[in-house]
Amino acid sequence: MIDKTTIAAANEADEARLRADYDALAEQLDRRGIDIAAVKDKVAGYGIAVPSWGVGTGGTRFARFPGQGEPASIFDKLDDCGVIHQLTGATPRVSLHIPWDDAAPADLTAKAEELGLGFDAMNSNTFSDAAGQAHSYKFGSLSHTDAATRAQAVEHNLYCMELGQKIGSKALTIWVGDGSNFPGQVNMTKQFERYLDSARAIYGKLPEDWRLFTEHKIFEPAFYSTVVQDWGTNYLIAKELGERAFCLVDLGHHAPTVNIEMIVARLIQFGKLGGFHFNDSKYGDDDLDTGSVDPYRLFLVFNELVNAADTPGFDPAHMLDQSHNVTDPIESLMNSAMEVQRAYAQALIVDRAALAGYQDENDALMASETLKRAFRTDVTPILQMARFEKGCAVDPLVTYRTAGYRAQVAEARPVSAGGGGGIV
Ligand code: LRH
Ligand code: MN
Ligand code: MN
Repeated sequence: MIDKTTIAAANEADEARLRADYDALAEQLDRRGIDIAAVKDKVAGYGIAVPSWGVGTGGTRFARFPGQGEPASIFDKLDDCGVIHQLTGATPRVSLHIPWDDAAPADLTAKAEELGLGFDAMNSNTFSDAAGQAHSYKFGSLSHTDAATRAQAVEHNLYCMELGQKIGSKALTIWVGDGSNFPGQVNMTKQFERYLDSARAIYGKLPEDWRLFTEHKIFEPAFYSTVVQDWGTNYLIAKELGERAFCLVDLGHHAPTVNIEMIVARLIQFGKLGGFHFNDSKYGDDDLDTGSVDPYRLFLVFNELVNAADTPGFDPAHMLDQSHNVTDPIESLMNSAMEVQRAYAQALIVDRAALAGYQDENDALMASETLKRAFRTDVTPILQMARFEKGCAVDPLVTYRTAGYRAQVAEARPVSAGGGGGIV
């Protein structure tokens, strides 16, 4: 963790500037009938999970260029996640991927407790083969033509739930790479039926207080067809399985022109939005930093979430899922968590009564301007004040660099191998 005095010293140097900026924004928002303290409290109470796999440097199938002091185990990864939460106060939980993060539950909970972290959804991996497993997932997992391979994939998901129960997780996220690479390679109907059978077997063992999230993705690793390719198929799965099955929307898993905020609205309307994997993209599942390419789209997603906030039982899971190939993953994850908070704050200050009026009058331009007005407002002082009051860093990036955490861990951690392709 980072020395508390480093955080306090950086905050103190910035306090007068922060108070002046916050007061100026408070005055501006007050004129718009918005109470800044109420927005700040909501932002302060907001949390997003970080993916354990995000703190290691990612790569492409062409190459991976490791950074310094990369985490060598799940416990190193948790240390890095602890720093992210210590500085931002926005990432109280970690989402684990099994078998990548498999470890003794007591050790996981002890480490998490030491760092003030909890565990979010468990993620099962049946898209690659683990050492020594009996049946290969080369031609699929939950939808494989071979019953023994499907049974092995189901069993792995049950194991993820067992482990998750011991560490306080309350959800399982399933994403499979199953699909095909050639027209004619699979019978699409039979393949989906096999997927559904396997998913039913997993859902049947879902603990009472758990939710099951299924995640769709348009393509990759299968390049001709994918069994859970879009939100329509995902909705069918959630509907078939039952009331504790929901759809997970990973922002990067859609074709570039798809209207994701509208998918979000539809899933909310029919009670099947389970949660998010936030990231950004330009071409496909690029796993770029959240808000780095299209912050307006992120805001539009949050606009739908805030709009639905009063829906009974509405509680989607929020997680980041991105890959950091050229940056320090801790910096990227801190920045992304803050970008999500920013989108949330901007959505909170939308004048919803005015928007509804313009919608009723079919005043397209003023409706759009109402959203833009909120989006254009620089809510940074709200985010900073929320962190300041929690004893987190007003400026996490600057404080992180000043603290020299990466150089310190580089001394203790082994040098990580680069070279060939990485998967995330
Ligand atoms: C697939 C995905 C899914 C996996 C993660 C590693 O592209 O988004 O969520 O679990 O990446
Ligand atoms: Mn994902
Ligand atoms: Mn993805």
